[in-house]
Parts: sequence; C-alpha cells; structure tokens
Amino acid sequence: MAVIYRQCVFILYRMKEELIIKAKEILEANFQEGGFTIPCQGLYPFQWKWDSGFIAIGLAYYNIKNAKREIETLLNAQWENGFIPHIVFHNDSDTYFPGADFHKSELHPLASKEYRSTGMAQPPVTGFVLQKMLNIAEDKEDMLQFIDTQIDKVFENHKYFYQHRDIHNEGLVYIYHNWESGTDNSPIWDDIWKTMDPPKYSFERRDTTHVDPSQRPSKREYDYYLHIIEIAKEHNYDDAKIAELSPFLVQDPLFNAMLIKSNAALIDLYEKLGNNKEKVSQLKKWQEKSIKGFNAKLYDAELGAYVHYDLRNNKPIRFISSSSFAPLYAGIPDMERAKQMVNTMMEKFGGEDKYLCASFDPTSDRFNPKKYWRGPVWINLNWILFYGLKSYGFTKIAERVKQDSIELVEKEGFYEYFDSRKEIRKTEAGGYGGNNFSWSAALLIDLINN
Ligand code: 2M8
Repeated sequence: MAVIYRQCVFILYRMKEELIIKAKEILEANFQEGGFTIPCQGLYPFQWKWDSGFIAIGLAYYNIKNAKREIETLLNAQWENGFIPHIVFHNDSDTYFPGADFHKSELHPLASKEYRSTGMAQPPVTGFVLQKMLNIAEDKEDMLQFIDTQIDKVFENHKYFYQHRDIHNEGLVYIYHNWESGTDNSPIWDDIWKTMDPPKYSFERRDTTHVDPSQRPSKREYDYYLHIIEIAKEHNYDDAKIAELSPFLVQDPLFNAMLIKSNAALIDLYEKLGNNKEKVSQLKKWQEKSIKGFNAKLYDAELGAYVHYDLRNNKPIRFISSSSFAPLYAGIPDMERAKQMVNTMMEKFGGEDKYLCASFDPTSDRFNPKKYWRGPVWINLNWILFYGLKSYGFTKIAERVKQDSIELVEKEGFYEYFDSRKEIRKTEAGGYGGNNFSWSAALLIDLINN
C-alpha cells in the first residue's frame, strides 16, 4: 500500500514538473526583444496591461530579470496624467485588429510621446503584482529596491482613477468600454448593446483568422466596441467628455476589486519602503471609501453576489459572473456575505459535473460554454478566486479551484479558456481560443508552487 502511495505521489510530482517545464517554454517563446511578453502568438501580438502583471508573477519564480523588465516596459508607456493603457503597441503587426492606427492614442495631449497605445485601461493589477513579486523573490532587498523605482507610477495610476473615473465621489471607478473590463463579450453587457445603434462598420477582423469564430465575439458586437472608441476619439479621449457621452459607463466589481487589492498592496509596500507617510495616508483614505462604496452599492443580497452597476442607465446589472466573486480576493465582504457568495458559487457554478469556475452563470440562458467570456473557465479568474477563497478559510473549495485549473491545463494544454462541462471531454476537446497562452502558463507556475 505504502509503495503504491509513494509511486502515485512520484507520478503526480513528475506531471507537475513537466507542466512547469512546458509553462516556462511558453513564456520564453512569447517573450519579445523589447522586454515584454505577448499573450500568445498571432492572436495577441502586443503587450497587454493585466496580462503583463500575471506574466510577471510567473516569471518571478525563475527569471527575476525578465519579471522586472515586464513591469518596467509596461510602466514606461504611462501617460503624463498617470493613465496606463491596456495595450502598448511596441511593434508593428498586421495580425491584430484594431491596432495603433485605429486607436490613435496620440489624440490625447498627455499620451506617451514614446509609445503608441490604446486610450483605454484594464484591471489595475500592477500594485498587487509588485507585492507578489516581493513575496516570491529570494533576494528581498534587491526586489524592494526595484519596487522603489516603480511604485510611484502605480500610485499615480490609482490617483488618475480616483480623480477622473469616480464621478459621483463614491470610491467606485467606472470603465467606459467592455475591453477595459478584461471580460470582453460577457453577457453582462448585452442590455447595454440594446441601448445603442452603431453604424455597421466595414473592417477586417483578424482574431477570427486565428480562432474558430464560434469562440469569439460576433461582427455586430465589434460594431459596438468600435463605436464607443469612435466617440472617445471624437473628444480626444477626454475623461470628462467620455463620462458625459459614452453609452457604456459601468462600475465593474472585478475592476474595482483589483484596484482595492492593489491599494492594500501599495500601502504595505510603501510602509516597507518607509518615508512615504503622505501617500500611505492618501491610499488609506481611498481604500476606506472604496470598500464602503463597494459594499453599499454593488452587493445584491437576493442574488447572494456582487453585481455590475450601469452608471449610464442608472441601474444594477443583475447577473452573476466570475467577476461577482473577485471581491473575495480584495477582502471586501464580511464573513457572512462571503459565506452567501460561496453558497451562490457552489449552487450555480460548482456541480460535480463541472469544472470551477465558469466565467458566467451556467444556469442562465445567456451562458455559452464555448464563447470566450460568456461561459468558459479562465485561469486568471480562477487564480483570483483561489487566493480569495483561501483567505476567507474556504480551503476545500479553494483547493478544488486550483486542482480544476491544473487538471484542465494538463488535459487540454495551455489554452486561453476552457469548457466547464466535464462530460464533453468524452467526445471533443475542451480547450479554446489561443494556445500556448502566457497567463495560463505563468499562473499555473504560481498555483503549483502554492
Ligand atoms: C482579450 O481582449 C482583447 C482586447 O483587449 C481582444 O479580444 O482582442 C481579453 O481576454 C483580455 O482580457 C486580455 O487581456 C486580452 C489579451 O489576452 O485578450
């Protein structure tokens, strides 16, 4: 018996070692000369903001130099007003649409003069990424010195959000585009699209040349996406004008939870660095207000989960997605709410026939298990949920999220997203979107090491 047990442990250990080797190979192949990592070949040929953060976490385990470069390169593209763009177009590539010539970041007077980029943000993960890099690094002194050179840029980015994106002074910042959420074609936005009637643009999609179109947003959805950018461009990406005119204006629980988690990380890091009293006190003020505003406005007691709020049309968007549980990672709910949230998660997303955690409510008729952010499991959201659940003491469920993530990658490969239904594996593969996907690789390295 003991021999069989030891053999099983050995096999598992070898399998995990092999996964880590493969993950490192992917990150190496996706690392570019300019000092950044593309999310995957062909489909995403530039540097993306929140991808870069997750990638730096994985790199920190075995290549501190590249982990630091990843962050430095991203933050070098910061605008003079503190804004950090969601894509930095370091190079020319015609495998992606819409590229630099469409976004035209140069319209904004304070945009980077050195790098072309988009004029939209993405979830602010960089603060907690720096903290995580410090936890991982063996040479803490060296990592703290590096953090000292970067942290003010992240602080300025948070200041930008609170100054320009919190129009009602609630401690909650808005996103003006679905691409800012990171959860691009979530069914959460469907009702907002119904309030819009954009022109039918003619353009050449590139994503559907890399990936089966049934796994990507529709042409009409791209019309909505482009239209919002056209409005922002007409006003040179002016924040006040966007807040006044954008048909899409949403307080997103994932985006705000990432900001709150990063606030807490910046407080911790500034305290470790010393001599930053004013910044710490400012961060604490933002933090207190944000957590209060978040709990007062975004929790839906009937659904037992946090939801998005549509600021343009003044109403909560009452659907549950994996973003609804992200606040656990930032310590936002009290224990009673956390329990309600976990009940909701297990009831709707957690059946034994499913992998945790679908990106959208599997019991909803809007759920689509193959279509990008309308249902598949994503490793970055699972990573956020793993740490969130663990911090509240839901150890077993956290462990399941972790094991499900590892099993999915082991079975299917390092895909961008995965089908949550176990039974489909009997007849077909369940890994979708891009393959050799960087954040799936990077975060798996971290999960296996935890
Ligand atoms: C996806 O989004 C981009 C636009 O930003 C796209 O579809 O072209 C999303 O999954 C987003 O969260 C991610 O950062 C990006 C790159 O991986 O791809």
